[in-house]
Amino acid sequence: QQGLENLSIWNDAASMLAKAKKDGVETVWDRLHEQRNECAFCAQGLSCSKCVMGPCRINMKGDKRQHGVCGADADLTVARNFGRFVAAGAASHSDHGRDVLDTFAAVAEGKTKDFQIRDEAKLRRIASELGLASDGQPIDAIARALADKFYQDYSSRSEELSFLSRVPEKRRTRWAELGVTPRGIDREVVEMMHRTHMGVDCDATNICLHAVRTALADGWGGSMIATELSDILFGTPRPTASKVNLGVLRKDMVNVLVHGHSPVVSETILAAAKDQDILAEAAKAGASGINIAGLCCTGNEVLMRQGIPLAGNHLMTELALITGAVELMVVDYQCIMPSLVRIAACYHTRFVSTQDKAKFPGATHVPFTPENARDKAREVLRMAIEAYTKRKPERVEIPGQPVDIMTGFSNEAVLEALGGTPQPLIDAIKVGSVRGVVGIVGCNNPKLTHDYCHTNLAKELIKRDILVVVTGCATVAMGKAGLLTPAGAEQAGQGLASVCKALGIPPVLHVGSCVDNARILHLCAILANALGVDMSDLPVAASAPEWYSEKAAAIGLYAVSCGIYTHLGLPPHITGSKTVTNLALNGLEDVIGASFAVEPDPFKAAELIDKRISTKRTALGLTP
Ligand code: NFS
Repeated sequence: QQGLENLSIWNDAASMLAKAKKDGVETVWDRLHEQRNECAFCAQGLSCSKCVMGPCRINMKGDKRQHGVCGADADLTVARNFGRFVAAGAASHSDHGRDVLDTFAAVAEGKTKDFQIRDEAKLRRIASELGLASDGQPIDAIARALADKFYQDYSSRSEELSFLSRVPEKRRTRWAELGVTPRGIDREVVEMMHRTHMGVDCDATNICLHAVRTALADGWGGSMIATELSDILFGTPRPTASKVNLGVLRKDMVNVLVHGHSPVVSETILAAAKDQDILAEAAKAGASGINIAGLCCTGNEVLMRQGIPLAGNHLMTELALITGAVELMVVDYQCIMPSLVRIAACYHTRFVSTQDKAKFPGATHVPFTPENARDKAREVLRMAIEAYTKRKPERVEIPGQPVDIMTGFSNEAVLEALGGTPQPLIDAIKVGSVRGVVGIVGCNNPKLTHDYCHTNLAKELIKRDILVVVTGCATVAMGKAGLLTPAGAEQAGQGLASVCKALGIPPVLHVGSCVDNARILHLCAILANALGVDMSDLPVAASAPEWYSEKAAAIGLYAVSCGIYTHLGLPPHITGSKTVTNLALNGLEDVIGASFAVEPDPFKAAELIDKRISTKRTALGLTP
């Protein structure tokens, strides 16, 4: 095992890394260490195994092997790989969205009693926003019509996605001119798979443009549908207090961790954990209750809507099990390291999978459907209670004290706090007390010191009176750093601090999970429409400082495609192509109004973002 220094900035992580060593448990950092030195061809996107004439490696420098067997050069090879990378990310968010839609449709058709429409007003509002008759109609008729409309968005039947009606006119015109208006969600993903088959699209730039279209189908399609329908089914988030870090696990309770993405499973577990008979069984087993805590994005979902504490982010998932205090981890899909099953087996921890599309060898599979979810959730909780009786107290170590956080800043909640219109925020931006807004989003990556870039970038930005909104795994970092409470405003610049104080809000607002980046897109569209400008004119930026996943690449690309300058802590595997790299770092600026910047150092990244915001402010006639 390698040295434990510099792996994470947190004490709870450090104690669990030490315990992992003591318990002989391997973690993601050990495996990364074993996988070094990575293949230089793959790292640059220059290897291809998409057909059986290969696999090929493109050697740009040598005089041999400059082309794959099919004749593809470096540009084409990189573009094909990147196109598929983005398509996989868009598919993941969107298929999660489809599962929420299936649940919503089951409710609308009266096929399940396990879920309800909790925010009827939002359902009516969205239905009428999308041109469906809503007044006077019974609620399930409206729900059925909305479900139909969204299913159509997944198909090849429409010329453009429903939610494009939210996008400022100038932006839509730009997309139409470039031929990147997203049509159907599934269609764009399938077309990307087609285009990147051997002998279809051989123009690297053309593939990149379709990657833009595919990413937009995620942001304004799959992700936005996931967010809006989850609100309708489980309630639109309102500001709530909660707690974060491994200290949220309880010595005296049955600890159940929900991990994965869709709120369908985690919300049901939560609901079943309130059943009196289940609680009585827990008491009989000697526990003082059932403690549900979240990990990763499904953790963000139940945190936003129900104030359920977050145990940790991506790199904390293995460490959470190493506490020896977790009775059961229940998962749906995405970002669930397969290693978790092996680690669970080192302790008394049960590992439960719930989706037929995401099975984990060694796990107990309890298939959830919209129709049976509640019964299955009860079954899972009973397994957890049983496991509690087998917990070995001598192997339990719960590190540290939980940190207080505030969550629940949906756009609805933000606008309500501002008195119903975005005008007070626009005024604050105009006078410069809030110089701009930056979304810090995304994962952890073991190649970077855990949460170092997240926390330092956020601190640097708020110091400069830049309001930060956060989603996904970055949330945990902000919470642990004390930035998700109103008191965090003490670390902000004078302007931002005064705004936070007046409104009683933190300098970093938690706006949800990764699909909830759609909320940020929507907010930018609301601001741009109110100002009568394009989204690319706003003093805003995005950052995924420690990203790792295909989904994060899709998010970064849709942000840029909406005209939002996007910082990445490390590059995707595209550096083998000058054409694709230049397009990402510069070329997109001219065609789409924004580009990527790659910078691992959070202090330098803050400078870059600050400069961008100043430029945008000046162009709007404001003080930089
Ligand atoms: Ni986003 Fe969520 Fe976390 Fe990254 Fe994974 S949980 S969808 S991909 S690792 S932020």
